[in-house]
Amino acid sequence: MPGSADSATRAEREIMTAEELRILEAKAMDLRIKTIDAIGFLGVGHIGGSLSLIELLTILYYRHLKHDPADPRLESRDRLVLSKGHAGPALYSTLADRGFFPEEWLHTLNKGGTRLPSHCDRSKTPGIDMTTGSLGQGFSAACGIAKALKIKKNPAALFAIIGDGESNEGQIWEAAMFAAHNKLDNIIAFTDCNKLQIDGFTNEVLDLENLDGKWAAFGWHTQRINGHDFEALDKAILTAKAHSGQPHMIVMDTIKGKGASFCEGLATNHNMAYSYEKALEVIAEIRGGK
Ligand SMILES: Cc1ncc(C[n+]2csc(CCOP(=O)(O)OP(=O)(O)O)c2C)c(N)n1
Ligand SMILES: [Mg+2]
Repeated sequence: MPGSADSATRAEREIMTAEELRILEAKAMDLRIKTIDAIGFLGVGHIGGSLSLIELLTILYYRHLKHDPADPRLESRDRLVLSKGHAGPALYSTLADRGFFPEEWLHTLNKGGTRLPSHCDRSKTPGIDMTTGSLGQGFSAACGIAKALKIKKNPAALFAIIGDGESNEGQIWEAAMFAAHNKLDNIIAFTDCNKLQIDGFTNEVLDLENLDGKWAAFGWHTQRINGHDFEALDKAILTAKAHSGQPHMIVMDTIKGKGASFCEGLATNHNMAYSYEKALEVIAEIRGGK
């Protein structure tokens, strides 16, 4: 099983075949639909920042991240910290699809008594490695976990995902210095650079560019790619794995709300209300290839 604890080195040996690419694309469509459905069933949620991550989560959980849904706390697993914890719904769709918990849980999203809160909580959801939502803090925790793995001589990788708006937090850059100083080359981090945050366009709120240049200046091995392109994602992850001595940042240019016609690229799609009827309409559009 690609992505399982036993066979995850497979992707390190092989270039992606056309068939594997087709399977990932189909899986991403499925996870996008499940995410639109879950938030639509509730009626409101972080649809924009969830949909910009679908390709990344797909390639991680179906090709690169060592995990075992039957044993979410397996010591040898790769860790994943979704520091932009408000994108929990995209991760929940992925974890459900992978078998960490029943798919029916997706319709309990953010309702009373749920095990799937709007922001990630490691005490509630199987497969969540860190509680996140206060922007910046998850990334610091991630760098601490990577340091702990090194101390324990655990060869697992630490994957972390931050937002571009989140990168306005000073705490991100403190963690960046800590990871570079400690040569935490077991970190493969991604910035979901979707150009938008809660209040509008990131370059108008507090401009980050040149973002890849900043990470390189902070001592990180840095790449910049299209975050919706599976082949670019695969190559970047393999390149990161092959490079030692520095933590890795992959800045992904993405589109907030990618793939949902009613919200793609809209500055208002951060925490958006939409009806379940609208969700079903868009899902039919996606299935029809529109
Ligand atoms: C410390 C902190 N300040 C403010 C917020 C409120 N908040 C939630 S999401 C968000 C914007 C995040 O933007 P970005 O990281 O770009 O996320 P994305 O575009 O992927 O949704 C803000 C300000 C928060 N969760 N934590
Ligand atoms: Mg953003």
